Amino acid sequence: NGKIALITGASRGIGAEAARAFVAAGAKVALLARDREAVADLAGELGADAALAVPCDVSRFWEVRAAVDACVGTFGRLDVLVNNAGVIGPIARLSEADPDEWGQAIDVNLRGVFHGMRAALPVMLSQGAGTILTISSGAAHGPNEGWSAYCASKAGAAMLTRSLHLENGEGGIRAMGLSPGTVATDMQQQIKDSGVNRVSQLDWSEHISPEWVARTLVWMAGPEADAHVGEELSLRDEEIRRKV
Ligand code: NJP
Repeated sequence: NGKIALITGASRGIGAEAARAFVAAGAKVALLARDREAVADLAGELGADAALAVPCDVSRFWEVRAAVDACVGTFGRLDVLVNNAGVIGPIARLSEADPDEWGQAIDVNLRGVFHGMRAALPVMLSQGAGTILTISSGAAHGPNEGWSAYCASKAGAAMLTRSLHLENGEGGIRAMGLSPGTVATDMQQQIKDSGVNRVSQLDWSEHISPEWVARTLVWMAGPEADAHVGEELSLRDEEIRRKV
């Protein structure tokens, strides 16, 4: 499709699959994550013409801005930002959560999303077009016991999508959120290992595959999803699953 996409959290899980899916659809991708070896390996797999690895911690604005500059410097433009990087944060009740760990989750899941938007928007506005997709969560819409940092940060990120749509919807910027459901990635393994929800066995067959989430993101970046601009889509929604 000739698009240039920048994907945060592209070292594994949903972000890595999204990179593969965008390239399979004909896009070129900038791959951001802290694990420089993992993004370099993935860029090698996807080919130097199609992928650029950019080590980046999304909680630091100047690193995100440098990554956007590297993407535009290499590929000439930026059409799609996928705000995917995320951490589960401390799994502990409010009375016991470590304040530093709590803040770090906000720094990645909420400030990181703002950093992506803030760095990409000037480029997209000057192009007169761009799509910003932000991974949200069911946790954005209702509290889970012991997950306050994750829920609060995802609720904030969902509000950023709405703010972006309100401010820039008429400037050619397509803002959308995606709540992917329960996806078979390291993050779910981490949740299981923490013992929260009393889950002792992870049955991956009951999880949505990261490939499916990736396919949905590619679909959202294209014109078929125009009717949903400004919305947060859920892969638990049968209608959306049928369309993708
Ligand atoms: O998680 P995981 P998923 N700067 O742990 C990166 C949401 N979600 O793929 O930096 C830059 O396999 C990290 O890279 P690295 C979830 O909240 C999931 O499941 O090298 N990148 C890695 O590539 C998240 O927003 C489920 O460690 C940073 C990636 O983030 C998104 O989906 C359900 C970073 C995490 O990979 C992807 O999660 C749901 C930083 N500071 C929403 N910190 C689910 N899995 O069930 C982390 O509703 N990363």
